[in-house]
Amino acid sequence: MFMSNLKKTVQPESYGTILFLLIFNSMKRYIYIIIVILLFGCSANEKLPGSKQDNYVEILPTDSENEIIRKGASVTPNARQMAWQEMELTAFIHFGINTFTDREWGTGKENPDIFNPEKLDAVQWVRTCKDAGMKLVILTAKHHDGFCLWPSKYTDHSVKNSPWKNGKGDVVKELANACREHGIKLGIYLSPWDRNSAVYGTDEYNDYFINQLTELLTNYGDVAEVWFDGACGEGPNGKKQVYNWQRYYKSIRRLQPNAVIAVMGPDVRWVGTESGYGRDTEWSVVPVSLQNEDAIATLSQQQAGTFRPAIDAMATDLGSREQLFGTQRLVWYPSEVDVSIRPGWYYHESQDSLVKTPEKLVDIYYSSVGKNSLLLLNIPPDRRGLIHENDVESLMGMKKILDETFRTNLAANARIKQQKLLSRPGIKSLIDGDYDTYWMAKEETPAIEITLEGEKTFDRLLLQEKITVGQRVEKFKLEAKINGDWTHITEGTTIGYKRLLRFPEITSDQVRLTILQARETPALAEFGLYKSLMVH
Ligand code: FUL
Repeated sequence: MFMSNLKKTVQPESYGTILFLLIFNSMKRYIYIIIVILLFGCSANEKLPGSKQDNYVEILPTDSENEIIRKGASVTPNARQMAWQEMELTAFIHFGINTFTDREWGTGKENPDIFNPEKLDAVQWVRTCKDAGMKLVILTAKHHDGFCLWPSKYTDHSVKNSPWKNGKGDVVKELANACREHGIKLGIYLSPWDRNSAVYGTDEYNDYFINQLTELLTNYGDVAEVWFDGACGEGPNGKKQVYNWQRYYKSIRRLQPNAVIAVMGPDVRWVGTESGYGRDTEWSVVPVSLQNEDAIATLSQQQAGTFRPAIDAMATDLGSREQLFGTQRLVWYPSEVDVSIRPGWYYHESQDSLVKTPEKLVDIYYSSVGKNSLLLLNIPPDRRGLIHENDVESLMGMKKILDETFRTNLAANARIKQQKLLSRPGIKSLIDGDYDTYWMAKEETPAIEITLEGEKTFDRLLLQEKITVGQRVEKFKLEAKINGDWTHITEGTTIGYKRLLRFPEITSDQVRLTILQARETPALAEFGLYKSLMVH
């Protein structure tokens, strides 16, 4: 009856259209399903244009515990924090009047006459850092002694009164130029504690500090990180300073909107130790109270003469579910691990034989970058104004081990699928070597099976969450099929931007990653298996 009606109203040349409509009608359900699958596949793989700006979420007194966890899982880094996190490995340069007095903390009473790094070569610093895989260099433009490595208009305690280049030199400028030429970023350490300034301890000092910040953030091009510690000792008149942090932050945002403000600042959190070893469980989403300036200051060194080469004030749990309850705001506040390649932050000839070995630096890399932190490794130039040969050698040794270890992802050409399902669109993103593409799981605790291209021997696991979706994984494990049985290989808690795990080498052709606990469905960007150059 349907056909006969059609015959009356439709011309013979439209039979093709009719046939199409008939087929379409009967297959409609399947066609819709295919379209949905295609759309899902695309969105799981899409390149994110950039992260959203809000890097916090408010918690209401009426929020249930589940709601708080859900909110925590949605907090993401802002664009400047994301760019910072992706650098992974950065350099600290402690250099200044202390280099010439053989001290760690100056008194502020030094004579600028002693500053004369005759062979200073900022290009050598930058090349060394770049060759070591570092993406940014932070210079101590002014340490607690108040001596400025640039010819500040606001003090006489600077390079302009030193014999170096007859007082015409500017270390900040030389470093900024070298960074620009060699394509690495510049960061500034400016000590708020100033043991030289006559106005320290009065309101006028806050103006002085803003003036110095303004010089540094306007005259030297782009600055990617401003690093403040919270040290607040006495100045030359015996007074302590009340720092106007909010005013400092406002100036930085105005002058260098892309710069992160680290440690005593709202963008980057100090991990809490100067040993180089971060937390096993490292959450980038934490309660807002951790940004409290007084709390940070109590962890900082306060008094002259009490220098401790390796402070350790690391609380073990900052972001577990329990920590998130009872706060008003959850913030993205990721951790930075700062450590020196030598026992001291400044160069001392007596420490030439104490430079950390390549193996030790690699161990630190796994314990910082491999634990969802960024590594800020200090390399102090010597009195010549050069990074010492021993330090260069160690850095290159570290780079060689890391390069050779992470050159080939042994899972790169694997078959990968979610257990019990034939395929999941986007899951291949896990092994495509591109952090921007990711796989959005459909359930909180998926298990993923990876069938390798034949038997492989490996001893390193790399995992990355797509943090522009949120940090969500709370617990995971890796198993491998050995003699037909799934065998436990390793396990961990948080992943975050990057997680690296070491284990004794195993040989297998099939592995299984299981997310055992998560806050909402996880978004995974990368999965890698590697064979290390050296076993640790
Ligand atoms: C600390 C300072 O007191 C040390 O001298 C060093 O600069 C370290 C990175 O920060 O607070």
